[in-house]
Amino acid sequence: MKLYDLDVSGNCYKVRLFAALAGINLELESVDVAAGEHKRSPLIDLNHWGQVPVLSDGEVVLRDSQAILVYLARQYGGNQWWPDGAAQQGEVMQWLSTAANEIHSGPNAARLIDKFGASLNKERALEVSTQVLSLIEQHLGKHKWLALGRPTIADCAVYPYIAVGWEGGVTLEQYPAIEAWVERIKALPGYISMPGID
Ligand SMILES: N[C@@H](CCC(=O)N[C@@H](CS)C(=O)NCC(=O)O)C(=O)O
Repeated sequence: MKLYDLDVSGNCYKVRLFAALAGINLELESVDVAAGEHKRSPLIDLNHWGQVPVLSDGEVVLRDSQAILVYLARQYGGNQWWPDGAAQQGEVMQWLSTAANEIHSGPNAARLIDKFGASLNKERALEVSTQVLSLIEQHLGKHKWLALGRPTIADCAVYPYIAVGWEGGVTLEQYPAIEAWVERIKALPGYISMPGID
């Protein structure tokens, strides 16, 4: 099973992190995004959106980190990471959407601007970051993990861009419950890091 990967991408790291925690073997194929490799054949034939990560597992080819997390967890991770029950799946899914929406347009966007020179609205990215981090802080003040009272793919999806948020000026000093959750994730068996996380 192959992951088309970029080391500094939080979206790719979501998948690498989950695979490491769940003991799933991934062959990493590094994509030279700076050289536009993801916009050319053969990558563009696998993912017309021209983005990483892309997972290739036999006949299955998937784009989007959230979708890949669901696939890997359901196919190889057992019930711990992606539950069977509809209500429980909904609970995890809420956080996958948070990762793809508010975390994407908040801490991720702020980092894209500061680290990679993206032409996005920094003020708006910081505003969204404050909103979403405040909500997550309230949640983690009452819960150890984002969903189901245990580590799930919800944590793997939301964690990366919060952990590297400082690269976009989004720091965690005002969010002690989030800081404690970050430490809990780092202490999980099998945990791996990415550039930008100490
Ligand atoms: N919704 C996608 C977003 C993927 C994405 O934004 N990938 C970035 C790297 S983090 C990328 O490939 N950027 C290069 C480009 O769009 O040209 C996911 O969650 O995987």
